Amino acid sequence: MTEAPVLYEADGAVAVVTLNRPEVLNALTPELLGGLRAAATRAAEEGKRALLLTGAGRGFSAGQDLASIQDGYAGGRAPDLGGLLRETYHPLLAELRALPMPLITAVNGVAAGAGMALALAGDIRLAADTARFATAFTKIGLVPDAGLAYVLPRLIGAGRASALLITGDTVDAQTALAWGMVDRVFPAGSFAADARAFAATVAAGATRAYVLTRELLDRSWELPYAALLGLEAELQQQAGATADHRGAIAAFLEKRSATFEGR
Ligand code: T3D
Repeated sequence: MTEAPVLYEADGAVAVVTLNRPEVLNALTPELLGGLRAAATRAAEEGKRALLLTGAGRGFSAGQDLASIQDGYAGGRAPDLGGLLRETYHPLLAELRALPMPLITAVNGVAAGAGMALALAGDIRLAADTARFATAFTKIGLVPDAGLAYVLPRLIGAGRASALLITGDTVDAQTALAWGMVDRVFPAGSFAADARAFAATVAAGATRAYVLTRELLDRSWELPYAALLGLEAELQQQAGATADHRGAIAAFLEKRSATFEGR
């Protein structure tokens, strides 16, 4: 029996989602992308409070499965790459960005092309010290996609992003950390356990505030300052109405630790 291309495991309040085509470094097919979307939907339906996304084997993801699209080139035709993006990648990325819980990516090995884009789509990005990041697109004559041209300059700055996206150079985990591409690096030997422990801590936090914070940050790139102040007032109103906020204020005043329930 063929193994599912995406594995889903409930680990307490954390949904652990694993890209599972290790023989091809978890290269992305429409089936895998659909499985990932289904896993994201399931995590939301089950009320999980963090989604931890990682890869099976020695890679996180080598990006688009290049073998699976080769038919599109038959007879010298131009493949419908725009259609592939619109039909498979874009709905998935939109769903991940709107998750009602933080998305934590745990980059266990190489992340290339759209796999790198997926790795950097997390609200928080973790990497094993053996991970590496390759934009890869220009190496095969393509432009960056899967949102990488949006997220990369915002993480590492326009100059570095431009150089990296044009040269297709590979970045190691230490450089990725120093540039702000990832937030934490853990030793490869304990990476899976460290990533789960980190995700469990996030999942025990103020989930609604985390999601509203993501919305505020995302919108901040497009809004003038005065409009951003208006949005922060609106979202703070929502955060202030959560049980977690009320509970945290009571805990502070009673000099005890707060317990968050994600509502
Ligand atoms: O609509 C659209 O726009 C399409 C979307 C495009 C988005 C993209 O992601 S474009 C970029 C696609 N990805 C790449 O170009 C990366 C290709 N892979 C590599 O350059 C290298 O494999 C890596 C740098 C990622 C890792 O190198 P290494 O030496 O650690 O591993 P390897 O030996 O090259 O790969 C191991 C196996 O995985 C190998 O298979 P084999 O020989 O053992 O049978 C290799 O062919 C396979 N593999 C790696 N990447 C892909 C792949 N198979 C299919 N598609 C891949 N992308």
